Amino acid sequence: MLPRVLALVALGILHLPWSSTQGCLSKQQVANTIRQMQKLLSSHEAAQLQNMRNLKKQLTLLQGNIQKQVAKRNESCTLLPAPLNGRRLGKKTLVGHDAHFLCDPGFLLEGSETRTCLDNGTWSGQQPFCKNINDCTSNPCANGGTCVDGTHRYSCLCPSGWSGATCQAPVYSYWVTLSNSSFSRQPRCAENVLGSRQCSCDTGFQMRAGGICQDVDECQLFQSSRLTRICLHECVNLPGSYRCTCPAGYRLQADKSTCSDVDECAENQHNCSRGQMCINVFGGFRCLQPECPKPQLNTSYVKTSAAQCERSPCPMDSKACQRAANSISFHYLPLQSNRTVPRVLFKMSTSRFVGDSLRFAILGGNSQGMLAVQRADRQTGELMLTRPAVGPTVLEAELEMSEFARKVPLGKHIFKVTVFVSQYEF
Ligand SMILES: *[C@@H]1O[C@H](CO)[C@@H](O)[C@H](O)[C@H]1NC(C)=O
Ligand SMILES: *[C@@H]1O[C@H](CO)[C@@H](O)[C@H](O)[C@H]1NC(C)=O
Ligand SMILES: *[C@@H]1O[C@H](CO)[C@@H](O)[C@H](O)[C@H]1NC(C)=O
Ligand SMILES: *[C@@H]1O[C@H](CO)[C@@H](O)[C@H](O)[C@H]1NC(C)=O
Ligand SMILES: *[C@@H]1O[C@H](CO)[C@@H](O)[C@H](O)[C@H]1NC(C)=O
Ligand SMILES: *[C@@H]1O[C@H](CO)[C@@H](O)[C@H](O)[C@H]1NC(C)=O
Ligand SMILES: [Ca+2]
Ligand SMILES: [Ca+2]
Repeated sequence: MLPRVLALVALGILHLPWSSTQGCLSKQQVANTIRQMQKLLSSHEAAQLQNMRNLKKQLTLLQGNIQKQVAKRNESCTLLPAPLNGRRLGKKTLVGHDAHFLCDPGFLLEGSETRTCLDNGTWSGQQPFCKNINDCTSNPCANGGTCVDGTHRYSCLCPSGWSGATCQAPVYSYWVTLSNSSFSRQPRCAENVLGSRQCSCDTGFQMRAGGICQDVDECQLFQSSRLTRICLHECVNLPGSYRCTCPAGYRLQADKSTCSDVDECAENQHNCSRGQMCINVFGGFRCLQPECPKPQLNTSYVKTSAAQCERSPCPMDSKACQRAANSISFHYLPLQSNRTVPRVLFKMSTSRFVGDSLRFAILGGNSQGMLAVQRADRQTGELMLTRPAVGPTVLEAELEMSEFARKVPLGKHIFKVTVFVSQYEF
């Protein structure tokens, strides 16, 4: 627009001299007129230039003001909210400042972890939110599958007969019929995000050909050798495990592998009648009622305790009675089968030693060669087991302890020993 206005002004000036003068002008007059016009134009030009400069200045000023206002309006961003179940770090909302976001434990940040306030007053990135890490809360596994929470998603452990990401697909194969309690089981498989299956067997099972989990027979593996045996007595293989059993009369110990005898007498688990002695033996008990010898040859005995007989006083002239044992006692010894030998089973002595020597002997019994008597010290004799006794069996021995003074017999005592050898080595 400005150039056109200037052109019109210039034309008006140019017309002036020509319209005010009539006829021919002298060369001098023309030269003067041109000079005047040049002067006029120069002054106009200067004025216009000044105007233009002013205008330009004003425009620049205006532009600056506008920019300032725009910058003022957007020099900060609005405060971002903290995500639900999370926190925002950084409260500054000026351009160039960052806001950081964190999630509470158990939650996963989705979106921008850091957002920056941009020049244009907006935040970079996207507002984050905190996602519950446990993806299993929605119970996504069907058909009794077990949900296993992953970092970004869950996976399902499917029970027998089901597969697929959510155990939704039935497995049509021959092992579906295998029961939970049998020695073969379907492995537990988890299908991950990429669709690959990872299968494993329950503890006590081993992966076998065909992808079946086969029970480990711990009994066959370990029980057959004495060095590796896992049960003192018998081993019973179970699906996924094994169990030790004990014979009747024994109790499985807390270690779940050894057996120990039940003391029926102490625990009152016996059916012995009154007047009978309850004798605990390995693997059982005995009810016993020892009897004193019948009177004969002027000799009689009276029972002084459950397991002891004392000779009644002899008639003055009865040699047979005087030669008979002064006392008879009964002894019952429990013994495990196949114990190592030699082994002291029994010790005998007297509390009423008045002579100068004691002699010990085996008078009888059923155990020739297995039992022997020997002197332990001046006043003590010992019954020894000399060969391993393999049960179940009962060894009997009648031991005699005679007392002498200057080789004259003063008296003797009979020990009736019964050894109950159990069936087992425990
Ligand atoms: C602000 O600037 C960023 C880049 O600097 C651009 O991506 C965004 O679209 C802009 N936002 C607005 C509202 O202009
Ligand atoms: C300033 O921010 C407003 C919104 O607050 C936006 O509409 C405008 O485009 C921003 N100005 C510039 C220059 O980005
Ligand atoms: C499988 O056996 C386990 C223990 O061995 C038991 O907890 C579970 O209930 C059984 N499942 C079925 C379907 O029998
Ligand atoms: C005691 O009970 C056992 C069976 O537990 C039986 O064989 C035995 O004859 C009984 N003995 C007596 C004395 O009742
Ligand atoms: C038993 O005692 C009587 C006298 O009391 C005596 O005559 C008899 O010989 C004795 N018998 C024996 C075997 O000692
Ligand atoms: C008795 O024990 C020994 C080892 O102590 C063993 O070699 C032997 O076989 C056992 N005998 C019986 C009958 O168990
Ligand atoms: Ca097993
Ligand atoms: Ca017992």
